[in-house]
Amino acid sequence: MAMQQEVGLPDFVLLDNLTTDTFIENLHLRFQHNKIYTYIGEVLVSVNPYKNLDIYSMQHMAQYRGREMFEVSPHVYAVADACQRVLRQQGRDTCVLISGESGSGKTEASKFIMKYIAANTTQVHRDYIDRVKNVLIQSNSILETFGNAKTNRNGNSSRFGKYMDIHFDYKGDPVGGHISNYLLEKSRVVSLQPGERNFHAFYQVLSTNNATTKKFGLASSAVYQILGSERATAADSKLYAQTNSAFDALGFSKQVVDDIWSIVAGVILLGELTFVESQDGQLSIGGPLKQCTAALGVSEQALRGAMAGRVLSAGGDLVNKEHSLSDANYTRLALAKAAYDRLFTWIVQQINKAIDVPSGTYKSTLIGVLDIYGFEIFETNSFEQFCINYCNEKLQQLFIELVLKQEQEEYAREGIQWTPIKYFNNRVICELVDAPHQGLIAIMDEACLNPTKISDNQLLEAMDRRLKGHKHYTSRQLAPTDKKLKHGVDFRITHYAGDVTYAITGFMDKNKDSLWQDLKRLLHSSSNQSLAEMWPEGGDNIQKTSKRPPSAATLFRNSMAALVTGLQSKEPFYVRCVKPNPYQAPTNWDDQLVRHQVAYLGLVENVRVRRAGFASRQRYDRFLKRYKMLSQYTWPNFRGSADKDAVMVLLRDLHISDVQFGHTKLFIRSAKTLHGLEAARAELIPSIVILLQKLWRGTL
Ligand code: AOV
Ligand code: MG
Repeated sequence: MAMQQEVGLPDFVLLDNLTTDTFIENLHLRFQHNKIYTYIGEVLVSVNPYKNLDIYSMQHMAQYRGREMFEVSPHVYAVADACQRVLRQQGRDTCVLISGESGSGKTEASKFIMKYIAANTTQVHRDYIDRVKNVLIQSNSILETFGNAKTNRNGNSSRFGKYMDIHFDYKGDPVGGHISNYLLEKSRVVSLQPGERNFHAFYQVLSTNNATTKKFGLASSAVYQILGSERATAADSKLYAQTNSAFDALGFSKQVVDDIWSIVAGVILLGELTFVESQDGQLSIGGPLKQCTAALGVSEQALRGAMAGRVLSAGGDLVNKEHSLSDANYTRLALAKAAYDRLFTWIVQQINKAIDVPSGTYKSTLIGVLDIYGFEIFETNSFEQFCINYCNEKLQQLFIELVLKQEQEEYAREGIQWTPIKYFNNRVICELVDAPHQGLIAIMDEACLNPTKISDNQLLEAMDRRLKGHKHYTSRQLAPTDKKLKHGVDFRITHYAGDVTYAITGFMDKNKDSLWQDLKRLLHSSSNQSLAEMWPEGGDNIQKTSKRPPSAATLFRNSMAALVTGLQSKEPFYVRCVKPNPYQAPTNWDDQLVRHQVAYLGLVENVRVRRAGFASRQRYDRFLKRYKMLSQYTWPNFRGSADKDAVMVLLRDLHISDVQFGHTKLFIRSAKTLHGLEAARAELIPSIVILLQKLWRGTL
């Protein structure tokens, strides 16, 4: 059996002497033998192998179909199977929550889960189920093209959060789905940290043949600002073809696909435009203006107008305000960011149309898969990292609440006594960010709403005033001797996963996230049908006084709150991803780095809670099925009807007493007992097989 091929322990609850050291030792031992998956009960711990392992084939999938988690070697497929089983057998919605820092393997895990679910259907050749399966898989490559980029932490880093619901019919076959996307890191469009790339889409469109790039007004040999120091490669060219075939599979028309790439080209070309101010203060535009306007489907005059100034509505009158050189540049970059951001969201909406459950189809249950951007610390951390790291705090909070709650409820339900295990509860950090009135988001919003213009620096002062003394917040003002913090610029949050220093520069602007109506009008006027459709509000009357939309941080906080509420109603499964080293290298094991993650993910505490004095718990029917061969009173059958009675007799016969009998489950106290049972079983199996063979052959 697969259990005997295990190196190290397949489940941390089996560790005899549980400490952080023994935990890491076991994790490392397994990693060295390419055993990247290990359980803590039903929680899967996954270490990024940074190399392709031959463990994901159809044959491997088959091994996990319909098997209990402990029966087969730990695997992300087992989690997917358990999810689908709960859904099919109990008709309950489930979800898989994948967490871990940037580059730890979340997105790859989410793709394996989708792949498994798509393969594990009861109807192989029903057309629309095949189509749904295909669409689920293909949608990933489109999302990655437009929403992923190479960062200094991960060559294919998700720069947006993704939550995908997959709907199933009553047979348990996927019939459709829905993707929710969260806050794309759009600042990347116009500014890169050294060594990083922009979104893959930009390189892909430049990697194709000359005729195609030319069609979009680009030249593959040219050097473009927004690409940073990186160039398109042969790999990008392959991915470009893959993205296009995914578009095709999802039913995007040729025209729409052209529209999309044309917008991408337009954004690249916006990055090339320059402004010159003549002596009389007039602005003129240099650079590839013709190509840019062609790609965006707008007139030169309209683009020039929208860059050179803006129309304001002042007391009912329209006034034209001319831009300074720096305003014009700011406008150009704002336009590039907004156009790309809206494009991304629009693409997600189109994918949703393609995977929507057709009306009339009976949908019964769903599996949700959450794959967010992982916790990250860069050289310079800004508003985007603030949101990303807050999102990770929320997910950690959910893990703490649900794992503790579930366990507590289980002990209560089964009538078992236990003492709670101590955890670091990161609720205090979540509240530092999102508490009404006194949280960071509330303070930022207040500053944005202030009728007089508040500078980033003044915002920082307000934060310092209000959060003075908070254990998880500091700045140079509050800690004058801390030379690592720049005065008037930096603030630091002590996150559950480590200290992050954020530069306040740009927070006000990014949180307001407003776009001048002129730019919306410009894009709405585009002859590129898809682009015009993305900007319906550009058609609004300029004098229509619209209410100020909620700030970016508030929108994000609300979407996180809605996400958490949705997840709480489902039966959760967890994948906790660990990064073995910071070099994205296959054989390297950085003990410090791993130790840090094990600590903040609360993995050792997780094992403690899981055991709470019990190494294992199993339903009576399952336990009986697995071990009934060990006693003459239960093998081959127990004379009695209740499984619980049978298990009691079986254990008495084996002289095992370190157990507690719950109402429906048996709780086994020590791992040794479980090892003993497994060993006895393994010893007996060959003789039972011989016995059965003799029986069949009639030689007994
Ligand atoms: P992330 O999703 O957790 O980071 P990824 O899932 O993108 O991390 O993994 C990073 C890289 O590690 C992938 O591109 C693969 O090269 C490699 N990798 C991860 N898991 C596996 C695996 N099971 N087998 C082989 N290679 C793997 V971020 O999106 O940055 O938080 O925002
Ligand atoms: Mg990812």
